[in-house]
Amino acid sequence: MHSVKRAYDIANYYRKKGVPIIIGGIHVSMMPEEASHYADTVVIGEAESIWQTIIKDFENNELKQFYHGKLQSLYDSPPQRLDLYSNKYGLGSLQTSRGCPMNCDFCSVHEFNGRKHRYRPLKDIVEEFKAIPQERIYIIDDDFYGYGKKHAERTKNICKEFIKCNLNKQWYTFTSMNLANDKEAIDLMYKSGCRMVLLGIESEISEQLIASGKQTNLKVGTENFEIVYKSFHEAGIAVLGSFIYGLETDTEESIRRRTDYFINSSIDCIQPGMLTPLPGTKVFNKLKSEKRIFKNNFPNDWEQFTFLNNTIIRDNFTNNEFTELMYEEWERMFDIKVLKRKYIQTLKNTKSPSAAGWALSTNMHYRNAVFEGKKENYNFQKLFKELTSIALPYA
Ligand code: B12
Repeated sequence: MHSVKRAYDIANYYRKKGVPIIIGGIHVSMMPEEASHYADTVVIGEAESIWQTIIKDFENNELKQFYHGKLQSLYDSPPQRLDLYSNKYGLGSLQTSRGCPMNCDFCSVHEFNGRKHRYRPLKDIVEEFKAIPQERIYIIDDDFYGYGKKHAERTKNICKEFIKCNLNKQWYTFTSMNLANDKEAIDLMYKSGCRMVLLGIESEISEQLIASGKQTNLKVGTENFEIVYKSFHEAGIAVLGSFIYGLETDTEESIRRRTDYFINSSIDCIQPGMLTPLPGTKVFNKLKSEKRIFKNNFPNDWEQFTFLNNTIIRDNFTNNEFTELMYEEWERMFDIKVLKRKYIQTLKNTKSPSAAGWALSTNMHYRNAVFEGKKENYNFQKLFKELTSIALPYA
């Protein structure tokens, strides 16, 4: 979304040279009319079901303005063309399923990929796992563990196959809190190389989870969140907590408490974004109808939608108040003393230097993103060296 302006600029550049432009992806699928000003053809939805038709139409000089891809089984999905990527990427990525049954008001994934889980065949997943050249991999499913027995079995089978490969690759994935009840799955994940999971915690306040529709976390109960983090730690896996700052009912006090919650909890690293209206979400539609999206000079203003800039009019704060408050909170959570303490805490809790390394580098990454151009970047390598001596007793 924040990068779509650049995509439109690139489209314009080639269009001027007479090159036909076909554009696709989640943003333009939610904003097809906008995209049609910059491309000859806009593909709405997933490409797999429609790409061959598009190519044929192109060859016959019959390209249409819009195409709709449907949500089809991933059973015959082609593998990634790994040969097209630069080998300079530090992390590989692998998708094993699509879809999320949740209906959270701030997220566009269920609108785009559907609420039903769709799986790739195990054989294809394992082949891709082996073929990815990097030693570190993102498993980019909307929810790797999913819901229900069938998905749980599938997750375990994937991990068992990864273990058989004996490749010593490490990986990280997005999942939900319900996984914490399945010790067998978490242990298999660790053994197959998982060192960190992202949990969408969003808020530690039940009323805010109700308002957002975050059902899984409500089922667990905010008072049990620590038990969830502990289940991952006991297996050797770090927890990246994703939090939303500036939910509709947030006040200065609740925002400060959210940071205290992170600092005092056993969560290892944090993704702390501002509530940002993603096109295609209930939050976007509501704020738009209330004329509360003030960064609305599109497409230029999409560049502001990084989750690190305020884009909306808030009830409890002026823009300046909210922005200043966020910088104070980011300063507190990414204070170098906090990051060092978190690293040691992760080591103690997970007994895994590699899990602690993933968590530390994630904290450093978000810290550097938040203060980009405003503060000097932390030198990750230097800090990492300093801290690895602490890791030795746990190695
Ligand atoms: C993996 C991932 C990441 C990884 C990326 C790692 C990597 N190495 O690529 C990481 C963790 C780094 C990441 C970071 C962020 N992410 Co992210 N991420 C995803 C995730 C889970 C999967 C994306 C993916 O690769 N899917 C697999 C491919 C195959 O699917 P696809 O891209 O949708 O492509 C299909 C169609 O869109 C279409 N298509 C796509 N392009 C084109 C082009 C053409 C020409 C055609 C015809 C078709 C077409 O066809 C494809 C096949 O069907 C999505 C959620 C999701 N389900 O989409 C969020 C998502 C893309 N991320 C999102 C966000 C907000 C972010 C962050 C801003 C989060 C943050 N606060 O920091 C950052 C931004 C990072 C950046 N610098 O850009 C949002 C984007 C919202 C939006 N409307 O644009 C999503 C949708 C999640 C959400 N909750 O809504 N992310």
